[in-house]
Amino acid sequence: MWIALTREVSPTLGACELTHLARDPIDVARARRQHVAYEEALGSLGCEVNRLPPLPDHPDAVFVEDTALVLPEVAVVLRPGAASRRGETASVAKALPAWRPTLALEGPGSVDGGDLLALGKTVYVGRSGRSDEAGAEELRRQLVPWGYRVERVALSGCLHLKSAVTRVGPETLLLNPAWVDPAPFASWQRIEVAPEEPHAANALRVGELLLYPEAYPATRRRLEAAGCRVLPLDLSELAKAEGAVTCCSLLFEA
Ligand code: CIR
Repeated sequence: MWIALTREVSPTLGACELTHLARDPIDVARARRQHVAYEEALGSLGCEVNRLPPLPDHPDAVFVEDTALVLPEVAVVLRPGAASRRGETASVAKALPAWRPTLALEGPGSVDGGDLLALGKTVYVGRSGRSDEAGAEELRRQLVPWGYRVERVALSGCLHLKSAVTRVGPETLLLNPAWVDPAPFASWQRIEVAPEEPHAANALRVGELLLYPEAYPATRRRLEAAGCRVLPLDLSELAKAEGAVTCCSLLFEA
């Protein structure tokens, strides 16, 4: 049984943090419909969708991925890099112990969940404006006793590590080589995004299927040619807030 933790789109989404995008007015009602369709897609794939309490005064609260790392054995509540997002973690810290022993980063360092890619017993941490050395080091100290290693990965031109690379199959990654150095992932099969779709590396793998933005047809063709099964979704309003498919849930086995 898969659990997906989500949170409804806040009415204040238009005041979200932005790093690499210019502000474009967001139709919040449309964002909410797109987000409900995302939750329904997760439900249709057999996930139990659990909504965290709404946080109407936190514009970015829908992007729950940034608040925690959930591994098979343990969860870690993170400390987001943007000060405006720190109030999002308390409700996640309350929810996660139902499924995992739950640790928490104390700070002063910071780590956003969007910067974490867990592949087997290695957790890759993007070197972004949100996830600093102190945060990565605290995460490493917490995960070593659970048998994990933590490896830092250089990024350029994007918000998070998972803007640049996500897992799309048992042995396959989808990656934008302009934003992340592929070298740390040399042992993986790699599919590159179509060059005209730089934002296309973020896919959410749910069992055998990928939830994937319909905005990237050229990369989708590459995924399908490699044997991936894709369920396309319209997430255009959330994309204006620099969000994509992985950001809107914490997905894990119960
Ligand atoms: C932010 O800048 O924090 C939000 N506007 C977008 C966060 C997207 N999260 C993610 O990719 N994990």
